[in-house]
Amino acid sequence: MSQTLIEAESNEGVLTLTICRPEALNALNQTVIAQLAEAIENAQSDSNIRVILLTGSGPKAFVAGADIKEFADFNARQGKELARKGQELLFNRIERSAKPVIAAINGFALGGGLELALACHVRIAASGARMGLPEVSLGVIPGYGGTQRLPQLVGKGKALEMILTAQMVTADEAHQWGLVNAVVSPEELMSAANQMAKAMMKNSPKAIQTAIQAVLAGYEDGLNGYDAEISCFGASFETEDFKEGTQAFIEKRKPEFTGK
Ligand code: DAK
Repeated sequence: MSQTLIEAESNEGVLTLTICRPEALNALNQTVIAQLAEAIENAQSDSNIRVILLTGSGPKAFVAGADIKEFADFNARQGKELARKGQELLFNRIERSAKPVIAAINGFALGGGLELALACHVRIAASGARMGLPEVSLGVIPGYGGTQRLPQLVGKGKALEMILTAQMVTADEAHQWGLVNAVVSPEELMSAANQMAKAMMKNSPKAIQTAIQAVLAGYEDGLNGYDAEISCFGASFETEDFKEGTQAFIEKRKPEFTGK
């Protein structure tokens, strides 16, 4: 049986998943990827969980990349397989999670680590965090969605600058570029992430799930984001959450959403 590398803690609707490989700066090996994917999948059907926070153990790193020691002797076929498997199993699953996933970036987020944060819906960074896609310095390119998701957030020019120079940016630079949503002190990181989770939890879980779907549709090949929005918008009118949300407004009370 493999060692447990993901610590899960659930508190008032917020599930915090902590990657626990501090001795390797939480580098993503296959066990971390599989265990994280399983935890995200299980959270989807757990009605007690409304928002997921993702962070790294220790003060130094969120995730310092894919585990370099694991893929050092791969050939082209193995590299392609691993990239596809990882993207489908974990990175796309996070992005498509019906429950919002917030990355609390507590230190280095490099390579696959930054790609993991990019797959999350929101990113909050500690002031000392450093982010980068250093893959080309190792002779590879980002393989877990970084070439696609980074330009979506910061634009093609800045994304290419980060990818081609392989240099890290500071948390403040990342904030200026739109790569992270907020920068806070290391001491405040988890409370800021929890606060954002609480703000999300006031809203309809069903509408949140649908809003995520509609936003993603705009980035998906073969889908028209505006058409997807129209369908999702229309479908909202059939939900219990819509009836409760509008009724609560009329009755001047707080809504009690069921997520249906
Ligand atoms: N993988 C494995 N071990 C790592 C690691 C990593 N990515 N990053 C750090 N470690 C380990 C170090 O080897 C060291 O272990 P020991 O030597 O003590 O056994 C320990 O963590 C502490 O690291 P340092 O001693 O280096 O700590 P420093 O404070 O001096 O430096 C650092 C911190 C973050 C600047 C440095 O550790 C560093 O440069 N780390 C590597 C960053 C990096 O290049 N990451 C990889 C990016 S490329 C793929 C899909 C995706 C990818 C690849 C393939 N396929 C589908 C095949 C993605 C690739 C990447 O992520």
